[in-house]
Amino acid sequence: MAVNLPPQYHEAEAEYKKGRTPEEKLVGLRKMWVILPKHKASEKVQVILKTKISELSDEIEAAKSGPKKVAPGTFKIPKQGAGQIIFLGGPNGGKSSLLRKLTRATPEVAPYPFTTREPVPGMMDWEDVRLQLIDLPPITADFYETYVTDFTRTADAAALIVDLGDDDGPFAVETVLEQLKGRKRILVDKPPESDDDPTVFHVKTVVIANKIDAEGATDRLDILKEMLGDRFPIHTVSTEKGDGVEGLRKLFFDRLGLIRVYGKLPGKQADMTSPFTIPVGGTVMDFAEKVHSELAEGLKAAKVWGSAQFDGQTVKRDHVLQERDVVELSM
Ligand SMILES: Nc1nc2c(ncn2[C@@H]2O[C@H](COP(=O)(O)OP(=O)(O)OP(=O)(O)O)[C@@H](O)[C@H]2O)c(=O)[nH]1
Ligand SMILES: [Mg+2]
Repeated sequence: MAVNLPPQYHEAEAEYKKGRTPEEKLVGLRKMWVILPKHKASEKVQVILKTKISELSDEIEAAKSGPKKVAPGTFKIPKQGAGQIIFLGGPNGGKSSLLRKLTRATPEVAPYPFTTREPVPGMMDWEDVRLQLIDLPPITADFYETYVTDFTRTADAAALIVDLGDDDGPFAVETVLEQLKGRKRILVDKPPESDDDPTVFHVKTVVIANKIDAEGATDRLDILKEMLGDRFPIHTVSTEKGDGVEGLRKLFFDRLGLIRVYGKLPGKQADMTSPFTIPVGGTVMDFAEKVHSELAEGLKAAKVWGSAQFDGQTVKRDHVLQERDVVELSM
């Protein structure tokens, strides 16, 4: 979709391009953000602009706090699968144990805090889709790996893991939320439609209260519910005993806000083994873009099995697809 940009936008863009320092560039970008019309057609431009603004303001902040311990990009993990979910939490809550349960990854697990020192990715299967889960080092009042902020920008959602085996567990999580908030990362159940401040990122989050098998865990769960219950639904599990763990697979997929759509070639059976995933509310056009961007450009119509009135009905490019629809694109 074309975006009509007012002339002031291009003036601000010129200012951004001429900027010699990150600060000067940020001034231009912020002006572009204010002028940019915020509607569906400009969604992609909004995302690009927001990411640039956030990266630049993080860079300016980081420069203020002295040389980096870890070079930028050292721990970058390429996205794989239908979506990426990062594990956040205080120390010793069971993040690495959970990654071991849900994927084939084998991060170190130990009965003492600060075991995980680096991000560890793993692929989780749910039915016919795969999601990427990333275990991260813990966050405390005194310990914060700066690259965690980068992961919160790029991830599609977060899992916040609470230690119900320790009296400090619920409070440790409050500290995690504060540490992230200090870096303009707000963990939420449902993100707002749009952000006024482009440097603030809302991260869709699932709260997982782990170690429900531990002695005293139910009392700590009550405390946790009092602290966070009105902000997040809380999912209780025991990674060690397995209680509630398998249910997390669907929960994680649902949190990504995606639907599965299957492709079909003319005259052939649909390929029901490997779906494409598009956002809830996505159209035939969004599907075509996932299959191949060139396909989307030349797309005339499509046939849909599932959400159409009858099987194989011809629909327009803007037809909204539903979970498990089958689509045949016609050029
Ligand atoms: N009782 C009980 N213990 C658990 C459970 N899940 C994990 N643990 C134990 O909790 C300890 C910490 O587990 P980890 O998976 O290393 O925790 P972590 O959150 O990755 O810890 P850091 O890397 O230090 O942040 C280990 O001794 C685990 O065996 C559980 O459901 N119940
Ligand atoms: Mg760990």
